[in-house]
Amino acid sequence: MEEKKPKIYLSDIHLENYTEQYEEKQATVENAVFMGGRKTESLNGQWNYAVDQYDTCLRQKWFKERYVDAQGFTLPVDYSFDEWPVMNLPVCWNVVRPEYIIYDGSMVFTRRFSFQGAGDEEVFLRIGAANYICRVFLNGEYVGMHRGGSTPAFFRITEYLKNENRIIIAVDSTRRPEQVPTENTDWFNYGGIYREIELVRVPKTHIKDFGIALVPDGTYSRIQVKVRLSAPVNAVATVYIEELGVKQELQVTEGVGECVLDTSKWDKPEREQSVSEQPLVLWTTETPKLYNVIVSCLTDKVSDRVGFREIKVERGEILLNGKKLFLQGISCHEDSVKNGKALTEEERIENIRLAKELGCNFMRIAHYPHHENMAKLADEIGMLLWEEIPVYWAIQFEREKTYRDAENQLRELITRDRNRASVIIWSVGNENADTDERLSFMSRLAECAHKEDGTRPVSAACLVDSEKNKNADRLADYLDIIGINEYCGWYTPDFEKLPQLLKNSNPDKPVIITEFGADALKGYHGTLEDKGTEEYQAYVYERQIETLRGISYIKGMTPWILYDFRCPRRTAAIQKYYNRKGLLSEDKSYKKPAFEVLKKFYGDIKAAQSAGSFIRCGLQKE
Ligand code: GCB
Repeated sequence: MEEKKPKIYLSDIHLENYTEQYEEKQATVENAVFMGGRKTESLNGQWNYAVDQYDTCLRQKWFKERYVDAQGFTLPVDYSFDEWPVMNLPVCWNVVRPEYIIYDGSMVFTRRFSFQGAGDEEVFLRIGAANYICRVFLNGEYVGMHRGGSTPAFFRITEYLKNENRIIIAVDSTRRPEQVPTENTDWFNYGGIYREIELVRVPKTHIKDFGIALVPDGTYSRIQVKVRLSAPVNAVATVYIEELGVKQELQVTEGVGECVLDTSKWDKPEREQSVSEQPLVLWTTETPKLYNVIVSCLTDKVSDRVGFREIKVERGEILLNGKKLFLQGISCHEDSVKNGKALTEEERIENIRLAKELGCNFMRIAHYPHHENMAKLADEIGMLLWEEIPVYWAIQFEREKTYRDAENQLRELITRDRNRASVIIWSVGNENADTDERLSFMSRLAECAHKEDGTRPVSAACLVDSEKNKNADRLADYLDIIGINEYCGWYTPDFEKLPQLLKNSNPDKPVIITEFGADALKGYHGTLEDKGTEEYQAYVYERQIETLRGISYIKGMTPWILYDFRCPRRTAAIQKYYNRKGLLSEDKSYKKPAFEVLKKFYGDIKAAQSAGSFIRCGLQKE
């Protein structure tokens, strides 16, 4: 017989599993709302905050603001929201005060706001990014939680809203082994609500998702449109491409609709006058043409600025609009001395500008989703992007909940950026040891990316098997493009291993050398025996380029990395908590000589391509 335990009173300070009550109501990609063209009400700005090292907000349920207990006694409380200091959000808290620089843990943010409801509408709270868990409370109620530090969180808050509101957001940046990324990374774990916080009003039945892309069938004339509504209703949606004056209706059945616009059939005066074979101006890095696309359905209307281009992998080549492409790339973190991960728009533009100056047509924005404006800017400016989720190093691959977290982050990223012409590759991770559990975890992610988006290749940055000196990663079977990180000349000191590695690998798919590089402190000089010098870094670039340029299956490279970035693991005298593999110093004011080495190589490729003196994609020597 089951022993009856006496019921013992436990107050909140004794509860070990206090977070369990906040596990329900998880905000996932299913909550996402299509944002393009919607008016929002910003909640950015001054929020009161408190550092909450012991999670007292969650344990004591501060959100209830209960001052009177069951017996009617007025209780003392451990917070005074309106008297707390103020932080200007969005921001990474680490850069707000010197004593927060290495704080990993919980902070509670709160503010009041007024809201005028308009009856027949739904209201969502969108948080662009909060690292890593955020829990939202509105007017005394728990609204929900979100996991994942770099993708947007959407909370439906319609029924919690009043005219005068108190919102509380508890953010927890603690690194944990079961998270994605896990505890150990080679970048800084900035905490905070570091991307925009906003309210978005939508009709009860609204457009949740809208995808538009050129069908990758080599005709460059068929545009695929997919619309998903928030309710399983039947309706007619209209797609309108403004500059072309083209309108088409599509039938939505049980909330889902799709159609193909055949632009070759458009009867348009402009087209008749056009000498081009193609009715559309295709998006390229040289001519980043964008069109205004408007979609309406029932009482909802959204829009997006979209470029049309085809990206394809065929017979070992990466093709952009049918042309062989060599990805002249550079890797880049989302990091700034002043602002941490909360880059300003000017800083994002500067990063793309520097990549252009280097001669790049491609950036690997590592190792997690960067701000969505990065891809919007790349669309406008004309830069191709590799986007990645932080399945980085030693994830708990055997844990199903961790997989679901990773998959959700992947789907949130794809849902957010699927209409960006600049984004040509989804990467499902970086440098993970090839175990059975990992193969199953990451092949599922690759499958998921293919299912979510059949128009883009999927890749991952793979580890070299250093014993076999070969890229032997079994994940390669599931990828369209293989990323290889190799550090010959640095972690693998022997340069002679590189030609052998490339010979041993010889895959039947295009390869991007997703990383190589060497640390160099700006202004630190020495001989080639001295690691960490500008000379040695430049030498590594020269040797790498010399070897890689002769390999026909290599279709691109994204050396590590555009500029030095903050990193707690890097404690050597030349590092001072920075990874110094940047081609520029951390404030981007100083170019190391390796910058010029890579710039010259990319310049030579361009010159050779226009002179027609290089075969294939332009890299290989004749
Ligand atoms: C790598 C990682 C990258 C590191 C880099 C390094 O392979 O992918 O995140 O920062 O090496 O500098 O060691």
